[in-house]
Amino acid sequence: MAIYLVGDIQGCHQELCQLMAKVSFDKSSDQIWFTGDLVARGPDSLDTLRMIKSLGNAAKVVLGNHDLHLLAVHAGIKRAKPNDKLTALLQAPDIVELTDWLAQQPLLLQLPNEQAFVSHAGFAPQWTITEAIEQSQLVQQKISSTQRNKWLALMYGSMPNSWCLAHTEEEKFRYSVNALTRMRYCFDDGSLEFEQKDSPQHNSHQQLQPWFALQSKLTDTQWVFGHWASLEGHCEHPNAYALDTGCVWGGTLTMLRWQDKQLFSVPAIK
Ligand SMILES: [Mn+2]
Repeated sequence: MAIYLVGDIQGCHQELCQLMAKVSFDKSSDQIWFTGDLVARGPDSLDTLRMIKSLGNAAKVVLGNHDLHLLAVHAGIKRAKPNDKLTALLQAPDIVELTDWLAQQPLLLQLPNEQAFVSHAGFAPQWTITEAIEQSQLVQQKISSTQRNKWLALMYGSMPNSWCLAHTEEEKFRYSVNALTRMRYCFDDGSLEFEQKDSPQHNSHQQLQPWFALQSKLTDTQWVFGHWASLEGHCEHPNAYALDTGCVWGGTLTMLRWQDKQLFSVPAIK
């Protein structure tokens, strides 16, 4: 059995099919783990979700910010933006089935028998691994519960951006959603910043560092993440694997075979 991890699909269904064919993916023996942002901006979010759901136990998913936003749009909490290209998905006859399935997915997963984890954005510097696991489970419980819409409405906003300032259940929920699905850069104290999206080489904000440069627990923990397309798959940390290579922006779709760390990719169809 091989475990393949794949970066942000964002509706690039054809490239996903090509990449799975390239590695001769076999759903009876292999697994494919998705780093989140299955939908939005790309051409075919509907077929992407249907296909991943149809893989059953061969697919593992962590939720990204676009996946959570889709749930909020479907619930009527937010309006879809035209450039999200979600109309066909939102009007599909199986939209309730698809969003109910999506809402059951976790925000953090652990690879088998290893101190290795997957989340969409990464591992917040102010958290221990125990806190990351606990808080991701609390978010999942809320999003998968009958109170889903109440909590989805509460996830928007960037404050508190520091874990020590998250006191109430709501504040802890919002911080955790942001840390797990939106984080890229942090201030020196590990608090989260959400505006800067450039790669570290092009980052002119001296006070900001990538989360993986500040997360001291990464010495004995490995982390696989997506979300940060401008890294182009390079994060210069031996224990962090950046898999979003910007397929939806005309880059490539990238897959990491976990057992031997071999990378596979296909170019975006233009
Ligand atoms: Mn994202």
